[in-house]
Amino acid sequence: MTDTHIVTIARHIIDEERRHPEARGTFSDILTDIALAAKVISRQVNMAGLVDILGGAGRRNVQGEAVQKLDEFAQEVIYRAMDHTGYLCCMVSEELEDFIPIPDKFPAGEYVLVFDPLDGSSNIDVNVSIGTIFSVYKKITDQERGSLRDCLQPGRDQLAAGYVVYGSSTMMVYTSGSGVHGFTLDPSIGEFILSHPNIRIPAARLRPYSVNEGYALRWDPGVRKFVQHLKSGLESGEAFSSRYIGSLVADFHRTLLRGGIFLYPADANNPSGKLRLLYEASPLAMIAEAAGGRASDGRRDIVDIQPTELHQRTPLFIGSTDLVDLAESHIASAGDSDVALADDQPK
Ligand code: P6P
Repeated sequence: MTDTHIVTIARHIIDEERRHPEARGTFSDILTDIALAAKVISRQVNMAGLVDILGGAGRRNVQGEAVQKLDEFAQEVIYRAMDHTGYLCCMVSEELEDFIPIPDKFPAGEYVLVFDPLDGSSNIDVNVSIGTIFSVYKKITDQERGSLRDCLQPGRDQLAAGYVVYGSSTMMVYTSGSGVHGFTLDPSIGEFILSHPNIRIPAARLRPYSVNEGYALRWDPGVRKFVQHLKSGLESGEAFSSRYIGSLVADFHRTLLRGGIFLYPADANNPSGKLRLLYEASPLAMIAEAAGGRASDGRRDIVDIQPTELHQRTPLFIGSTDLVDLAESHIASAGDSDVALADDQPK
């Protein structure tokens, strides 16, 4: 008889919580509430083709991006699952310019939730996997309903981080600092069941690299040299395949399970990269580190970056430690690239 147990996410989080005695149940309740929101979003995503929810919502979000109806839905679901529980003082969402204080009619708590309600939403209409990314911080000021300062914390101070990938199955992956654990939703019973305990980024032989090579001519020369190095194979003889889905959560999830590296570097058009530090790079960086990997902006650990704005962008190199290290060394040896990049452009 194989050693299998049915461990729900609630049970697992409570067991995890024993490692955080100070959390007193609040922590597990926050993560359980996020799992509830994920189930509701998953149902809607899986029906997207059947109900009138496809296509744009006819407006643009704070990022200036066309808002998809599922974006709005996911934003609302997470907000309504979390606004009344008394655990949070405030929230930050990709969809809203300012931080979101808990309404006066509800009790405020000690934690901050930052989240991207539906990352990769441009893929919604073509049925490519999309995802939710979140992380939890402790409030650090005495402001009852939070403040900007409570939201602008470095990734190193995250208490927990996770994502939900709405793909061929819906999976929730999270870490509270001791291991990375994956749960697969069984829609027939509406439960997330532990399916991937203690995920570690493997030192596999055939590891993919993942980047949008359509922007290669706009990259820093050091990034170009790094990708060229992967294409030529490492000194160890390791060759690489290329995989790019164009949905951060899906590309990261594959990197976490198969090894390799995902990179979204800065380029001549996006000097700070495209991805967001607070609710995209930092949560995934905590997960990557807890799984034995690394996450860098090309020069320093993502989790060491002190945010100055809620929606600030960052270049991202994330995955197997040796490959993130290699990317950093190519960038460092290429030195300051701005002039080189301009000179390097095709005539
Ligand atoms: P590009 C999706 O729009 C997203 O924000 C991430 O999920 C994804 O990694 C990235 O943008 C893809 O960007 O420029 O390659 O289309």
